[in-house]
Amino acid sequence: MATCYEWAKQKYATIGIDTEAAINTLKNYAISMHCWQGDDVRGFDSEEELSGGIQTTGNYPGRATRPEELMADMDKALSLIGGKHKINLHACYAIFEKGGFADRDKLEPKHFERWVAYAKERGMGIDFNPTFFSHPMAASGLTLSSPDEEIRRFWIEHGKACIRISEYFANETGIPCVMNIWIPDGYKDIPADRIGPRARFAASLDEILAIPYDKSKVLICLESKVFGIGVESYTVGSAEFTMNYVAKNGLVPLMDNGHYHPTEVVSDKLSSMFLFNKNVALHVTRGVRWDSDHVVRLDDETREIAKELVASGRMNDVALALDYFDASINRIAAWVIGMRNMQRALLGALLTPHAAMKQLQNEGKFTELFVKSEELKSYPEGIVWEEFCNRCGVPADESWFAEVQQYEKTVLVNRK
Ligand code: RNT
Ligand code: ZN
Repeated sequence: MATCYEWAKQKYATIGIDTEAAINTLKNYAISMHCWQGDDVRGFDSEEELSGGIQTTGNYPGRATRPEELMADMDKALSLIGGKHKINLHACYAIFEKGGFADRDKLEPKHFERWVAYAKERGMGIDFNPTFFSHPMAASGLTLSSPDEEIRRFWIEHGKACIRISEYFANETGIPCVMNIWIPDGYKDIPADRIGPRARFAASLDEILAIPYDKSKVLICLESKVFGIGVESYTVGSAEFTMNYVAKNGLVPLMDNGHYHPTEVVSDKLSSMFLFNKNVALHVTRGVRWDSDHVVRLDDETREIAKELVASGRMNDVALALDYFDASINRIAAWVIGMRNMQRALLGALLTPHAAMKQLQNEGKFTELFVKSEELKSYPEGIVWEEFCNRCGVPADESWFAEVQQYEKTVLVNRK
């Protein structure tokens, strides 16, 4: 008797899909797992509250407060996710042991040695983010766009320090580092001057990017945003600002799907970005009514984003990262749910006969296209997913959660 997988494989073959190729592609596709889901975006460099117009809500027990805890939690999560991934760090996750504390403008590669050791032991790459929030120098809500030269200079130095650290990550791991710049700068109410802050932001970026670095090793991205909490009326790094700056300066645009008006969708924006950019970076998240950074579900938009990556043939030009932070549920489960959902969305896209569907569109056969795309939803995608998980040596169904529960009982609840 044929196994379920053999049957699924044949079923997909009838529509021209090679499930083996889909499984292998997924296995080799790295997603950047954001460390900040593990500790509610707190980091290790200060006791500052999270600022910058973003917010984590919930008080689920067991938050990691020390590097060893965060690393152990990430290991637990990664052991339940198939494939080889990257880790995504923020500058505030610097680890100060040798030589004591260094402020953000003085960060050096040595403050990330333990992260490099962690990544190397696991054969993973590291992505990086300067942290322009949760810091006294960001208390005004302005960083690289600040009219206060002392503040602006401090953050310019931070940006430069982060490029040096990113290059160090790439050199050590042998895997390019994606460094994403996002600043929280903006105003709560209607500004008197809109062009000034944007001009200062551009000048600050020019200075940061003027330091020499190897562009084949460090891919610098600029993330746009529509608004933040407390900065509802004006965001310096708007979509238009970042898109134009990126195009002019050869950076990589980063789109976070929580950063647009609620009826705008990143899935529809991607093809335009692909046409005019070699690389595109993504923060996949889930906004509920606003940029709430809920855990990624296997929902229509996540699937549609995955479809754009695969159907365009540009999957390998995309730096795919997740970006959410939920403190109301088990944080390790939050990672596993989001990562597995992103993978399932990609698998669904890899199991779709894009060429045939494109042809129907071009021939104007919209009824047939409609029928096909709806019937495809009942194809045995879940069985191919199971096969993928089995081959990766991770649980193929919800049984992974028992391991998280066990870890919660033996490790997380004992944390102070
Ligand atoms: C904020 C941006 C940014 C942050 C992380 C922590 O709205 O999405 O990417 O979430 O850098
Ligand atoms: Zn983001």
